[in-house]
Amino acid sequence: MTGKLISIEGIEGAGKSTVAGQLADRLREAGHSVLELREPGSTPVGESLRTLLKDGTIHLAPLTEAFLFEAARHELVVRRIRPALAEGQWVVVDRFYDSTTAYQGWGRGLDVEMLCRMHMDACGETTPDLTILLDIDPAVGLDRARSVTRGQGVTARDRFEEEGISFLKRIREGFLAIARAEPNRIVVISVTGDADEVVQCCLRVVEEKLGRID
Ligand code: T5A
Repeated sequence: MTGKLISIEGIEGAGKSTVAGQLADRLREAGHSVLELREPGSTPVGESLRTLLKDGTIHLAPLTEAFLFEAARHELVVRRIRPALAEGQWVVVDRFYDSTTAYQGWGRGLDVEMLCRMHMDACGETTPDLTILLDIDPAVGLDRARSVTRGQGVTARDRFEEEGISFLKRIREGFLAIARAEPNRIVVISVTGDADEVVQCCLRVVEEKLGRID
């Protein structure tokens, strides 16, 4: 019995958390046991590293940043993802290793082949059955992400939101290049409609790629 692993990717404010939550709900309604996870996070080590990684007041060299994301990911894979898949659960993860390729590779300028080797070390053969890339205009995404941060009353400096628009444009290009290189695994959904429309579109993609969900 093996489950399915679905990762949701995209830049800030693309709607990943919204889609991940609603997709998980629909899969549960269809009778599946579903585990929702986020990266970095969803383990004690991962959540501690998330706090450190998002804190814009602490300087991190790009390679340090990449190692910390991979460390959080390895914990997630061995402690949560593999056991869940072995029990036949569906796992929906909000970001996975493509985020490191896009942010630390295309965004920070680290060597992409080196990062791919790091993903292999962190994840081994645990790779997504399907990756949905939510593609959005960086200006729209950043605006949405910042309004959420403001709405939550967060005043702390966010390492990645502070980088601004040209950083996000490079990352978007990176995600699209990764998707072009792996068309069987990654499906790009252009985020133009409201959240419900995007979720419907994601459900159609899941059924096309992984079979009917009910
Ligand atoms: N990172 C992460 C790396 O650099 N390398 C890595 O390897 C990894 C894993 C993580 C940060 O770490 C970086 C990337 C990130 O900067 P995070 O808090 O997890 O930090 O950041 P995000 O994933 O970017 O979280 P966001 O909340 O900003 O973006 P989401 O999840 O894409 O957006 P969501 O769903 O929260 O929606 C944002 C707002 O838009 C609305 C929602 O209601 C919400 O208000 N919305 C829509 N509005 C209109 N139309 C739609 N279709 C909408 N969909 C959502």
